[in-house]
Amino acid sequence: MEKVSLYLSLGSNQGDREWNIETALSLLNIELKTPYKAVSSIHETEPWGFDSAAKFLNVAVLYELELPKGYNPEAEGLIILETCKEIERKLGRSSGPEYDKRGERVYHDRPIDIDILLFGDNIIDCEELTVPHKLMYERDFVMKPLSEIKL
Ligand code: PH2
Ligand code: MG
Ligand code: MG
Repeated sequence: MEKVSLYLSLGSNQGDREWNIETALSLLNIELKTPYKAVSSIHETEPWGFDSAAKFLNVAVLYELELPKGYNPEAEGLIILETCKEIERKLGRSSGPEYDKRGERVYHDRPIDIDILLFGDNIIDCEELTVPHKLMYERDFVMKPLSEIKL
């Protein structure tokens, strides 16, 4: 087995935001079969990339996963992605990603969003998943919490 670090970003701007973040973290601990190793403080942030009156709470969290030596990064990444999506659905996230006529992503208020930022030093680029996260370095709401926990 080998230890692989997994950094996730969580965001909520709908409903009881603090409860959504805390419940998502509890469900991640269960589904990833290990308690998180580190979590950032909670940052209140302005919506980035869309207009909304509802501010976000954002955190970054680190898990240290035990994976078999020689594991398949893309296959494991997709399993983690599905775990995140399942928790999003449990917490009431309704729709999947939406795009405008130009193919630009359209964002909406959401009870919870869980994004994979980094997964060991794997580079994954398939239709469903890009790791490292494509936009993470442009987003303060990701980088500020992440800088609190990134070793
Ligand atoms: N997530 C987005 C788009 N915009 N803005 C903030 N402040 N926080 C987020 O988590 C966020 C966002 C897409 O997932
Ligand atoms: Mg996101
Ligand atoms: Mg997402």
